[in-house]
Amino acid sequence: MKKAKVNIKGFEIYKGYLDSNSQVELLAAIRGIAKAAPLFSPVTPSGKKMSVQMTSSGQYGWVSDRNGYRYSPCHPNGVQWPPIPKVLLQPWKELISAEREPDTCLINYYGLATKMGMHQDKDEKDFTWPVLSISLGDSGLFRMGNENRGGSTQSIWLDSGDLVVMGGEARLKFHGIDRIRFQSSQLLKNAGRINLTMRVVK
Ligand code: MD6
Ligand code: FE
Repeated sequence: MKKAKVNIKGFEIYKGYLDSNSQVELLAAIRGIAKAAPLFSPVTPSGKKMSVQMTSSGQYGWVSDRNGYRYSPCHPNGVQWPPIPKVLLQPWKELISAEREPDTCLINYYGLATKMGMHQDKDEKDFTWPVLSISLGDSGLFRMGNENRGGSTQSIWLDSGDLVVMGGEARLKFHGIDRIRFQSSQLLKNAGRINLTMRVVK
């Protein structure tokens, strides 16, 4: 089915892409991942604890510590990342590719007062593949900037079930989450926001 798409600075935003049943299904799959590969709080290379909690699934996962940002085949606790569940791959198949699966699905959990500073997604080897992001739970204010830090930005609230495709001219643009509208959604019992990002890494 064709869904309405908003294009802001090259970021393609699909509002309300996932209905509430699919959101519940995805959430169950995410809980399975977090059981196998628990959420952890990454530390930036300069030693600051990030406020967001993370885990991953797929062949690789994103990790960060004193040794820098990178993709790793293992969770910081040494276990392999669990495979990406089929239900999570469905939107990728529909919007990005039916032939090539993503190498990773990164899971971010935002609790009360969590945000994510403006950053570029550039730890992947091949920028011709877009990043697909899925938002679940409480709404997050997504800010989109430019290929260099600074300049004008535009923001949009990402609500539960919204998708963002960051490819083409937007692939290397700065973006971040300014704040969470805590308890704006009923999806997560204990509130908070989950953001999934799927990427081709190698
Ligand atoms: C977030 N997302 O929405 C943070 N990255 O929680 C990202 O950093 C992001 O939404 C690449 C593409 C889309 C995104
Ligand atoms: Fe990002």
